[in-house]
Amino acid sequence: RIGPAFRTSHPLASGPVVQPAPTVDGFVETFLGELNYGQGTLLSQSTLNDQYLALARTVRRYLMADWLETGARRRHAQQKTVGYLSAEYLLGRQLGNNLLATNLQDVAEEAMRRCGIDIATLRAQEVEPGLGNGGLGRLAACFVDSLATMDVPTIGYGIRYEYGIFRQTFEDDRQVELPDSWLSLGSPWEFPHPERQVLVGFGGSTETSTAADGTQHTRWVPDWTVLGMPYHYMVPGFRNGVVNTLRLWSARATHAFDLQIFNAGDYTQAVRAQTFAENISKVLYPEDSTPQGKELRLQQQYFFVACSLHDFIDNTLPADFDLHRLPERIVFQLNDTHPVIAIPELMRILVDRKGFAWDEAWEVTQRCFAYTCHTLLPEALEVWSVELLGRLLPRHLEIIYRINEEFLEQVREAFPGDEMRVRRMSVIAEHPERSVRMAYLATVAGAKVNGVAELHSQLLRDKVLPDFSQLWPEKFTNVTNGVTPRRFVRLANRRLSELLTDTIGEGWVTDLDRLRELEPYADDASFREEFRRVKRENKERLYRLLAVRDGLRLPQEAMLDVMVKRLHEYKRQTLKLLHIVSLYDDLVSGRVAPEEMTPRTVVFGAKAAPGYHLAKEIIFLVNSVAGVVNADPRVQGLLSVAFPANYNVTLAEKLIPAADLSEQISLAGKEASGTGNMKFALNGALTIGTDDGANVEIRRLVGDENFFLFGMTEPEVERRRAAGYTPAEVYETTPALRRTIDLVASGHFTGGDRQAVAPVVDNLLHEDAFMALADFSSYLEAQSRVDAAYADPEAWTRSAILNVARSGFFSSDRSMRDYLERIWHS
Ligand code: Z57
Repeated sequence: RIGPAFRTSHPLASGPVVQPAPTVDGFVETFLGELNYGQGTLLSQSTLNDQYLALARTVRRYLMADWLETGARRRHAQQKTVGYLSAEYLLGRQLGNNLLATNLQDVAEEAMRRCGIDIATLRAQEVEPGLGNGGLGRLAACFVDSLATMDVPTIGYGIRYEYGIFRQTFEDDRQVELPDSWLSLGSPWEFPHPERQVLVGFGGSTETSTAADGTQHTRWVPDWTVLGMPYHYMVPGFRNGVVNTLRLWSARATHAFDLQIFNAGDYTQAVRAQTFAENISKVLYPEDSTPQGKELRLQQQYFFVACSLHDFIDNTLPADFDLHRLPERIVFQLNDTHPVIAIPELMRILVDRKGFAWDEAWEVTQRCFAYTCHTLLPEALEVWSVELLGRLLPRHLEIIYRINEEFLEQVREAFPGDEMRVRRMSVIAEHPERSVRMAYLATVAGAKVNGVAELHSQLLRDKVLPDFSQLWPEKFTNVTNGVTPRRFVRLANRRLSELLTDTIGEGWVTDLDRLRELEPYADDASFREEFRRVKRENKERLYRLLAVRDGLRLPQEAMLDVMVKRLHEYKRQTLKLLHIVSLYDDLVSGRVAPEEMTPRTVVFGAKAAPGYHLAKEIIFLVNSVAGVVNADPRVQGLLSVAFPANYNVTLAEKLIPAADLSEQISLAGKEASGTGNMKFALNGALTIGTDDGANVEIRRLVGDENFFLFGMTEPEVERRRAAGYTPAEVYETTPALRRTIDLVASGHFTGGDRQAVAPVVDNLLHEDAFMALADFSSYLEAQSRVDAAYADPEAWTRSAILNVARSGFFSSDRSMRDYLERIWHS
């Protein structure tokens, strides 16, 4: 700690903190106070941003007493804490969520009205903290929400990136990335804590000395250091008086370091050193599921993990705590392999700094970690070259080697003479370059390993880590992902929420299984009418937004078909595009008469990693097709395609409640879980999907008759591949597919430019790694079933209601109960 806590016997020093009165008058008074004394302005002079900041600071005042109280209660109770270690938290906007949690929505709205302000305008001012790429980061945000709502002692640890996920714009139909300077207009939700700064070392070498009794002691001597400055964010539970903490680290230059250089008289060099240190938390890496082995990324990973472990062990536990009992007080959940360097870091702390014997330290470490795997893609399994790791973290590399040696001894004992197996299971890979397999390290050291949906956990055991699941079957478990009903139903879909609460009471918000009580209403014609009204109004709201935001004009009546997720080949946005082109071609060629067509509007949302060239070509193609389709009078009102730029949590909250059809069309065996799929089902969209990830569980719960299944199963994919898959053959033998691809290849959508579409077309015809062509016919057949079903509004609505009623399982509250039962309490 840098400064001692301020101590006094003054009667007001230990609280209680006075909360502002939760009345309109109390709110107005606090708000004006914030505007005057916080922003230093008058209401009559204030900008929208002033007003937004004052409103945010008003809301956080209502949370402060509970935050302090929760902290005191946690310190006193000394229960086991969940330390969620995640390089990403895709939080979404805070204002609406915090108004919801405090039950201040109506009070705040009325208070703003009294000040002559429309609260919706202020909400729109907030730039969402986009500190994540996609599913993995959003999952972390849902989990901390649920843990607070369930009053589980939790600290979320992560990185306060100065720039989150890039802002996407389109220029000539191509993606252009702009920096996301989310902090530039002020950040009212964060609290810097300079007194809790932590020093982190990098580089250098190790020194081993031998004591008089012959015991050896190793010490790491880093050659450069940075400071970690924690910023705290409130994580309120839903109306339960609990506020947990999210602690995000920002890198600063150490003072000692620049002083030294300043004293040597080199001012510019000193400033440059500062910039170098602060680079570490500068920007989120924008690759989702395809890590780049960049040195700065390893620095980010070690930086936040070292800060977090130090913070918990030295600044959170009581000073006299016996670290042999550490597993009674913390379980670190590793959100994918990004924080796995925490394992050798804890070993280093215990052995080098706290004087533990190796075996003692290993015993403790193994009980402090559990690992969640989020992928099956081989290219997503993180490895770090020994050369880089040894240069940046020499002591950690030594520790990893020793962990591996002892582990491989264990393998040799269990499987004598099986050297092939030993090589397969080694944490150190030898080819193509000597490197550390982070997933293996996590599996060796972690008490538990889990996948994120049933099918994924099965494939993880059988395909990714089969040797490990054979050695330690009891280590492996599943926890199916979930989403928070607070943000993704109650906040995003207020109209549906009111209908639900009017029908079954308000308990569903924290007990989502109660949605089951809705089932009988699927057969109630007046309820169905109400349900359709909700959808219609959500669509109207969305189209008003898209008109202003993106200049789009969309027909009100058409089926709204939505595919929103990161752009990745395995997710198969091109398959959706082929469907659109095929519908378009059917109409313009007269094969389908206008009156036979079920009108559709397709909305895409997707960011491509800036270096993922094919993904960016796919974005270009989607925009090109959208441009031509929307401008063609022959399909007016029958087929429209919209691709609003910069899909993010804020846009998801508008899109998902309006959707009729949810596209979950990854190649079977590739999508670990998916979580968008759950959000759509809970908001009354029907799913068209493959037998993949959590789709499997969604279909089982909502029933086959309320889900449009298509495509190969995972074993069928395997067999097809083994037999030698040649996409060109599928193209040759499937007339509808051939017409569709030919139309794209002709340059019809690119002003005659065939060159412009070649990257995507050639890839489909000659590579098609994710077998879009193989599933094309099945997909089109399923889409015709969708068209027919949508033409019967009563039957469709019935299915939609049953999707809502039967999806309560996908609450992240349930996921958290499963982690508590299967992982954190064991
Ligand atoms: C990411 O968003 C996911 C997996 C990764 O390995 C990385 Br890196 C980023 C996603 C999966 O693709 C989804 O299927 C899954 O639902 C999500 O993580 C949350 O588990």
